[in-house]
Amino acid sequence: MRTQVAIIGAGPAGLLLGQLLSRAGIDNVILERRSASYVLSRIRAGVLEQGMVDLLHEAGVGERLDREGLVHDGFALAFRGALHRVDLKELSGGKTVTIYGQTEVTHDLIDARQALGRPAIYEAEDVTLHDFNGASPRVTFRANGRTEELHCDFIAGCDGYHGVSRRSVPTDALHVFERVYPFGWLGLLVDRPPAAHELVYANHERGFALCSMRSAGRSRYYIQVPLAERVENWSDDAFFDELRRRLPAAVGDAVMTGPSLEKSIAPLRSFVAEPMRFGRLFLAGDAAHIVPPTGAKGLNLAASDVRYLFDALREHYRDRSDAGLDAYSARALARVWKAERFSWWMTNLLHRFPEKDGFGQRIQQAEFDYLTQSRAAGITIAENYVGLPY
Ligand code: RFL
Ligand code: PHB
Repeated sequence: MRTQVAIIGAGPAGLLLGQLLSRAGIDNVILERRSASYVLSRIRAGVLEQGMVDLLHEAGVGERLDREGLVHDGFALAFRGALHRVDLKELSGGKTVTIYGQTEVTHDLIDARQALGRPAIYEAEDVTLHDFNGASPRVTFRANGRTEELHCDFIAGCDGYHGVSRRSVPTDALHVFERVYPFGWLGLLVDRPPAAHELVYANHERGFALCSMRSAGRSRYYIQVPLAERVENWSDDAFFDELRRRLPAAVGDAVMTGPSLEKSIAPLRSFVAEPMRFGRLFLAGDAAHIVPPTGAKGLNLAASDVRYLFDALREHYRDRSDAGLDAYSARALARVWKAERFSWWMTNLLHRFPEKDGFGQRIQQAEFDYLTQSRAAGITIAENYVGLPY
């Protein structure tokens, strides 16, 4: 088998890159370890920056997003009972975010790829990358009981944090930066209207809580839990009780309970692997970096990486220039680190950290007071939340 770009992973990064390449006439094959239904069952992000919305349009998958996505002009910060609205639109010079689940993005991209007649190869086992330091990279894998070999010009490693691509790079060629936080998020999805029209991020003495949504009839809630917590220990009732306790009364009272459609715990981590290119292997999305979800940046960073990588590959094939490929890692990392900073900052502002003397809590309180009093502080949070320019 031969293709121009071998893409490892059919998450949002791999599927979006594949779609953009196919529409530009650049042949590509996507190899995915899991089944399509498994990929679609993962409940993850929900907030899209305008840059990602534009890119989905460019990929030809903007129609349902336009119809069903919820445009949000702001969000609220709750601090020990006080509520402060961040007017994203006013503070960012007219920018907004769109609420549309990662599951829906993935769904649309899978359908679009199917329509092009080139579905990804699912349940590909033992995906192994070869010779990406030379001119003729290869990927071997097993599918339907047969061992296959895929020859290509480039490999795009879009296989997430636990994928094989980053691990294929010699460790001495990688510089890894990491912060692990002493807590996780317990998330619950429920078919009930959201408690508020906009997202509410709450800092409470019992821990962080977030009210988010997927649609006018479906809510997504999160609470901070200790790292060792197990999802089996949380009944739906216990979750809703704890959630309400952490929200200002007006918001807590509006939470509508119901049976959970999904409930899971995600650990929080900041992680960056540098560089993002090794010869003819390019890493994109979670394969190269992880942010804690507090800034809603993970999925959006996967999209900005894909923007840079797609432009670079198109330049290579169409204009016979490798300038974009050579600049890819530095360009992507410059944006990644700013999102890492913002996500780390939001995480520090909003969570309860184990500490003895309360210094950190006083700093959080001062930060929140400053945010409510300073337009400059409001602009800083707004321009980062809606997404820095590509
Ligand atoms: P993905 O989505 O992890 O997709 C990678 C794909 O690669 C496949 N794969 C392999 N395929 C072939 N061979 C192998 N050896 C492979 N190993 C792995 C995997 O099966 C998978 O299909 O990465 P991508 O495309 O870079 O997309 C990134 C986003 O998914 C991610 O940044 C966000 O979802 C992060 N994230 C969240 N971000 C937000 O902005 N808001 C959130 O609320 C939010 N919640 C979350 C999250 C990530 C979570 N993870 C990773 C556990 C909640 C969770 C639970
Ligand atoms: C979500 O809806 O899943 C969500 C929204 C905002 C975040 C994180 C997760 O910051």
